[in-house]
Amino acid sequence: MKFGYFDDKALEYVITTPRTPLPWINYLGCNDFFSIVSNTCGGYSFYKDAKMLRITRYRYNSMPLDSNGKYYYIQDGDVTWNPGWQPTQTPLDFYECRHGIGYSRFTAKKNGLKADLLNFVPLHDTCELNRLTLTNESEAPKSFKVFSYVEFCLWNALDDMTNFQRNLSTGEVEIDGATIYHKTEYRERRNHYAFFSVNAKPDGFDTSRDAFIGTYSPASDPDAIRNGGCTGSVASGWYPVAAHELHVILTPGESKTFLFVLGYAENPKDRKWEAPNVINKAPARRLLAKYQTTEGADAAFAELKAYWENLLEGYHVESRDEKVNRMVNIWNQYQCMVTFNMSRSASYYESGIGRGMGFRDSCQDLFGFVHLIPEKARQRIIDIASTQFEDGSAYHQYQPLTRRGNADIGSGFNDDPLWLIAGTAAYIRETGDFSILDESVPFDNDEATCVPLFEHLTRSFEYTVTHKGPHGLPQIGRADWNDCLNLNCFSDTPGESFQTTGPSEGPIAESVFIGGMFVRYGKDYAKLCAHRGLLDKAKAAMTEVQKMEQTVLNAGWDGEWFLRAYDANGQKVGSHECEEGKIFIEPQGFCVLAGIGVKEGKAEKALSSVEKHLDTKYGIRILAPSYSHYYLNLGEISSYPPGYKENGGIFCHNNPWVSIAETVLGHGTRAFDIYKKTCPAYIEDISEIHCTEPYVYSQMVAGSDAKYFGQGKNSWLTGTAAWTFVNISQHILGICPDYDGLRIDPCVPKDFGSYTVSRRFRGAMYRIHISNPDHVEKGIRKLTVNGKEVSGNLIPITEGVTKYEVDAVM
Ligand code: BGC
Ligand code: IFM
Repeated sequence: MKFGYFDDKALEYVITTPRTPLPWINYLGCNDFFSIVSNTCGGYSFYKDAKMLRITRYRYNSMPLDSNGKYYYIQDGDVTWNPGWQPTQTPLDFYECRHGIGYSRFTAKKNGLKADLLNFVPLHDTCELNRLTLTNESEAPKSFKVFSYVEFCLWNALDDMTNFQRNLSTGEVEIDGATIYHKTEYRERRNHYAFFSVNAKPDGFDTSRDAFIGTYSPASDPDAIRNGGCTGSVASGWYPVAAHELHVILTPGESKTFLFVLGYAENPKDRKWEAPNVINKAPARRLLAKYQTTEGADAAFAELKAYWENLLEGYHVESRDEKVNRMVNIWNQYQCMVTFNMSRSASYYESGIGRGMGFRDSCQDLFGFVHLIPEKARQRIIDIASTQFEDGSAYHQYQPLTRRGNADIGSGFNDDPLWLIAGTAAYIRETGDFSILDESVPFDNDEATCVPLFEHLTRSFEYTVTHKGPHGLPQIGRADWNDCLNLNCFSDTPGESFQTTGPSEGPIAESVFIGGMFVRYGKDYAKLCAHRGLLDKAKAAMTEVQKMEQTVLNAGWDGEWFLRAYDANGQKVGSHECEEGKIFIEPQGFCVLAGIGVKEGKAEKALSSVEKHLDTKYGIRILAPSYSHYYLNLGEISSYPPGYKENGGIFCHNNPWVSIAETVLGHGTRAFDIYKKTCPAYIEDISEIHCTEPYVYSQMVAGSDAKYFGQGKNSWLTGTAAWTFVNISQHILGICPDYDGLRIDPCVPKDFGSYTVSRRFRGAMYRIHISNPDHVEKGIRKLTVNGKEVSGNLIPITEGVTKYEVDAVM
């Protein structure tokens, strides 16, 4: 069952009922000001950091679901309704929500009145614009009222929801015509404020939630609206909000547009602190001046659209399969941008408080983002590397505002260092910019410790080399990619048994997965050494890589598949000898994509075992059989009920690893089959089962051992976005950036047909036509570049050439 449809021409998903199985959300904002908006106008805004600078308040765990947003109430006669349906939930005569690329648009009709609401964050301003157009579609004149409503968060979102003894006395606002300023914290020299304004003279306002909504009223039935209008309240402490009241009269057919602006402003750094508590309104006024007319708003919207259209031209495929086209050209790239911006901080499943930027997450997010805005990717790599420790280990997370490592979480996830090599290599393959390796980058943000970025990569590499266990495999530490595989924790106090308590690191527990990573990214490290002329270092690195490869093939092999790990007692994890959790997905996918066991036939065997033991109709499970009870020696993984999350869920993130592994072996049909099973566009028809948005990936789909098999959770912020983009764009469609140029190496189903990819690469545009007259699954036999046949599958870069017409025959 569907709850909407794709409008590919408009680059939109159109939701046709507000009653989606879960709120279906979108992200607004590309730079510093961000908003989350659901299909019923729920959501919130923040500046740079969803924890530290939260602008509006949201209630996670709310009843009804998804409460608090930016609401417009329309009071027409005795009916009050909202264009996004919530919070009044008044049944609408027509409802539509179009989530687009960086904007959302709501159209609703009730009793002959039409509301068109367009929400977006302009490219160059720190605000969200809501353009509300009301049209009288009835035969008679209409006179009605519009009320706007936002509730301010007192900045630090965690403090806001816990520290009531203080916060109920700090709230301050100021009203200046149509602009309501939220200035809590200004007094204590925080230097920032928020504002909510409309480009019309309001007929009333409120700034106290108790006055507008009412102390005991729900947001669906505000006191002020019920009792005849706003009260002119000026909040002092308690709950500051901003609400405008506007009286509108429309003749039949007439329209009127209002522009509402929710903004954020900061003072110049040299503001005098002894100045009185009167905010400097100049920055807000400058911003608002642009959005007094619809022309100003429309120009900003056109600029945003053009920006996105240009970005998405960076990779564009035209194939026979419209679902591939739609995902590759629009939604997958868009999700990659969002994961790059948000890491794992703010979604409807991440509260914006718990996690900032993840070290491993952000490194992987780069894979799907780097072709879009390489300069931003460059800066991100430097930010991430700056949180590394001198011994090569790293803070697992850092806060986006301060870019400092999060000491509460600390380090000890032993895959983290290698992801830095992976992200940097992806950046250099895309851009050819080896100079990034010479950037001077500190350890743990301590400027006194700056060394070239290349040295950081060396420390990453060496960290694995010097942290091996009894079999010669890498020590797992607190966990590897699988956060929940905590093999070094033994606390038997309930609730104290995960990564953070007990001995969380140890010399015995080992990870085969990190072994696979080391082989894969160790080769990149060796190439970078060689490029710097460090040939001995490159050779020594390759010796380590080969040694690890052998170790994985021996100590990491279980007979039919790769083992997952050894626990702190030296016992096997992910082996046929285990009672539960006999086989895990991660080492099968990663070892094979790293090329391990290909010539020995072990790779083929491992992937057949995946198909036999882990595959389901909704994707490949992370492990099987799921753990039926808690295991002290395994940690958090066994804390989940069977079939959920890391305990046997379909973790979408590592499905593409297996798909890529299949392409390494030339299995185009199987690779594509795996791609389709978790791909949102292919499962749109089962939205009532899948529940999460049909236009983006979710972190997890419940596995076959779960009660709700097929149900998605944790949509949007997942490494799945980047990895599926790598899989489909580089390994299936086969356009792969390499150090010396684009490599063309498709691996598709026999009947996939010919297709064309336009690809921006190092300042040039490539138009690559791939045909498959012999219906093979892998590889090309003829490559013609600008009319000249070249040998091999690499398109050589020719200085000064900005257009490449490429013809590849499979
Ligand atoms: C996992 C969760 C886990 C959390 C905290 C996440 O990465 O997906 O299952 O609860 O880490 O350890
Ligand atoms: O690898 C992690 C990731 O960092 C956060 N989400 C879950 C993954 C698997 O545990």
